[in-house]
Amino acid sequence: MNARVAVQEQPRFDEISEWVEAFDQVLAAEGEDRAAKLVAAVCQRATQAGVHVPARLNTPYVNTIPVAEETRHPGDLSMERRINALVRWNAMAMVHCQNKKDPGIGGHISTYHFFRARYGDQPGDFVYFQGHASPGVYARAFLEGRLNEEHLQNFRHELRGSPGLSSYPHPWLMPSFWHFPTVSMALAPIHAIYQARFMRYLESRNLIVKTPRKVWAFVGDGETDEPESMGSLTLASRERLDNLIFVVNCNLQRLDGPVRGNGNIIDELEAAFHGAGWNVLKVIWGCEWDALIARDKSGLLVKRMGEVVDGERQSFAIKGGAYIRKAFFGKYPELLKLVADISDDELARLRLGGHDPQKVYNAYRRAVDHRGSPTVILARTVKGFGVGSAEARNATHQEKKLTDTEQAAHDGTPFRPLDGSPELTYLKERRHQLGGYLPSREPREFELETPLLEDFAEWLAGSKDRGVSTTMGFVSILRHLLKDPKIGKFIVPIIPDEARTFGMEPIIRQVGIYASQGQQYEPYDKGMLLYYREEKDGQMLEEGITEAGSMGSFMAAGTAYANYHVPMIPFFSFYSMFGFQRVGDLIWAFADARGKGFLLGATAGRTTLTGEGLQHQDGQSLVLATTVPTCASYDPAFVYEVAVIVQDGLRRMYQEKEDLFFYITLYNENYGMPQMPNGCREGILHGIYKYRAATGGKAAVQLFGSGPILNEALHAQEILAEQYGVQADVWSLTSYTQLRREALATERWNRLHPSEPEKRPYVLTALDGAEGPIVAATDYMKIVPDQLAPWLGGRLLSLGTDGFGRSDNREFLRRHFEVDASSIAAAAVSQLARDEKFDVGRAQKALDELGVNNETVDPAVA
Ligand SMILES: Cc1ncc(C[n+]2csc(CCOP(=O)(O)OP(=O)(O)O)c2C)c(N)n1
Ligand SMILES: [Mg+2]
Repeated sequence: MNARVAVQEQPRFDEISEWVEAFDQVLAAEGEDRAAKLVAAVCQRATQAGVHVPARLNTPYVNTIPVAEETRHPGDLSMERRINALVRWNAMAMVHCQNKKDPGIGGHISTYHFFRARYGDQPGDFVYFQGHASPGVYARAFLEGRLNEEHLQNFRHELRGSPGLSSYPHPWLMPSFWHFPTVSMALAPIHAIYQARFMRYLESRNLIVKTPRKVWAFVGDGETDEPESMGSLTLASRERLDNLIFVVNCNLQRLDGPVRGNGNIIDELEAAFHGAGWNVLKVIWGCEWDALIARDKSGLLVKRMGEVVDGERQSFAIKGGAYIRKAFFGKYPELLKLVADISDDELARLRLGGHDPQKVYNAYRRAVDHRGSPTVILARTVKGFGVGSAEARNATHQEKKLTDTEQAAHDGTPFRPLDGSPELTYLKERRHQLGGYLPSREPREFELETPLLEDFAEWLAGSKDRGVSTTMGFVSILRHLLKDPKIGKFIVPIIPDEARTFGMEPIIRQVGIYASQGQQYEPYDKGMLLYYREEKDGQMLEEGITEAGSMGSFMAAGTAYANYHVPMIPFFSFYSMFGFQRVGDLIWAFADARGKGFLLGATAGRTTLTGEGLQHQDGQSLVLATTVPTCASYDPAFVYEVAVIVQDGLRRMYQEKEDLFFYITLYNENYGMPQMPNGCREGILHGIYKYRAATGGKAAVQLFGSGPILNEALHAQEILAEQYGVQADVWSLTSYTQLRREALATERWNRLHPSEPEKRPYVLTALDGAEGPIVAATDYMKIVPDQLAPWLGGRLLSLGTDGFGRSDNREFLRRHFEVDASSIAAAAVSQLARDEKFDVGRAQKALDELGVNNETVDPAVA
């Protein structure tokens, strides 16, 4: 009989007993380690023999920490309970019994013993609160005296009262309070992971001192549905981030219903986190259940606990003791006997682990002491716990009848006991011992001397006809900055597996890739100059293929000035197509967090990136970038423009301390980079300057170009002059968005000051005296130049790359999208003809001569 058949049959009971006995003996005589090795050896043997042993990622549906291993909660429990009740009361009063009243376990009383506000002169623990738990956090801050009644009354009334309280954690709106934006689901988990990793990075590079600081993330169980929540779990274990603790608030509910009605979210998460190498602590049952479990010698109770699906568990939580007795215990007569002497009321009051301070304390303690891997605490809770009729309700959005107490809170003003009361004394004493209040965002003044434009002389001088791309130019600028004695060490190059695509191998060689464990292998290309170099104190973050993860690092680095008081300067380069549209929500959060740094959209442009086609060719990231208020976006044509923008960006963000960041498109087309003309610095930064004036007289038409399409405009200028006797000026448009923003601000000022002399937007001042139609050509969508339409009247004619990309070369792509030199020239004569400045018949003929087919399908819909 072979081994496979053998496992199909039920093994005999006496046989099992013998094996178990043998195991027990090893355990007793030689200890846990040996016993575990023995089991592992048997499993390995079984696998070799072809016996399928299913991987066990789940443990029974009980608490991970056995009662015998618990330590006593060190606090004054009744005092903490009273304080907690005050927090709940005020949270409830503040939100007038809206659905978001549960302060969440982020405000749980056990946090009194864990969240340090500082470590010496270093910032303390980082806590990512569940966004909709903000009322609980505010209520506690109110008790602590950090917020007053007026604050609480102005919750969600940010525009009416001063000071207001923002609905959710937004550093943009409350810069001295909230550290981290979280309410968009899954921002907290992914950011917490990369934050914990970046903390290690800063320590390894000796930019901060090592502290026992922890990163705590409070996550909803429904929130774990988001791919970003679970997508980076293995990074955390791979990097052995024992400074990271997730607490998943397992109330089994999301908004519409149960998280896994027909399944079991705690089991599911346990298996996923175990599989990803995390330390998993389940906190399911409160102390009252311990006694029951202890009394049940058969193991039937634990079996029953594991049988139930979550949809049913919800019923137990709301339908009362009689129902629990019948539906839960009633399944087995032995279990009914077990609870025979317990009343229905008592059954209903059996607490869940997440609401039992003793259990939560022990889990937190263990998580904090755990070494070698991140920890997740799966805490079973009931939604609305402690707020009476709201417990376990699914329909949390609906108006509901309030109990008397709730009604009182509804009408009530916030309540704070007198200073000197035992509660406030206790609370303040605890916070004092933990180094102060939290959350508290305290960006300190930092002094950073950023480079002068002269330091970029090499890139302002041009390439002397050598074919260079703006990407190559940027990479050499970055290499130079990395050597800068003042800012070099603060720079964090971030890359999601495209370093070679962008020609960044020299940077890998120059500063090394950060590898927490160092390089434990000899790279196959070690013999080469630009080998794959990993170092414990490497400076570059090579994230692998994850733009979301890279944004996690960009976020941690770009806010380090506030969170660690170290002015890190991230440069995150990515495939421009996979930036804003892939991780737009994370970029939005970066703006909220007052992040600083540079996003580089490389392989930019729908016609400049050749060969790749529809899913790679980016014609829209500049449109998306313009939607982010603190994002200054630029579309430079030449390396000197890149240098000017980077130099000024560094100055504004790190010297002038402006809270903004930059998006710069970088292309891979090589051409001779000209020397920077005199006097164009201001224009580059504002977004427009005249690059090459008409040489044969006054221009009758204006050509705008951006990125490599500027070269097409320059070529068109020659065609127009040589073939049609039309003079044109050519302008470099480095940023339509910046020009538009300035124009809108000017227009607003004019609107609000009708009695004052009208001011002119920069773009109009720049175009002073420039006559005729304006043909704007871009490698991005037409709506990019169209941003200026309100100020350019009917003069503006935009050529852009609306529609889906194709795989072909630049010549064919530009012809297809009608942004090549011929199309630009044709558009110019066509418009001049409409303006009656050019013969109509001659214009029609020009189209033929220029090879512009006027009957092809519109690329916008092709
Ligand atoms: C990306 C995103 N999608 C949707 C929402 C709207 N939303 C707010 S709370 C919530 C449910 C949260 O459920 P869960 O994570 O289980 O948290 P709980 O309130 O149960 O602790 C949803 C869908 C959001 N905030 N973010
Ligand atoms: Mg939930």
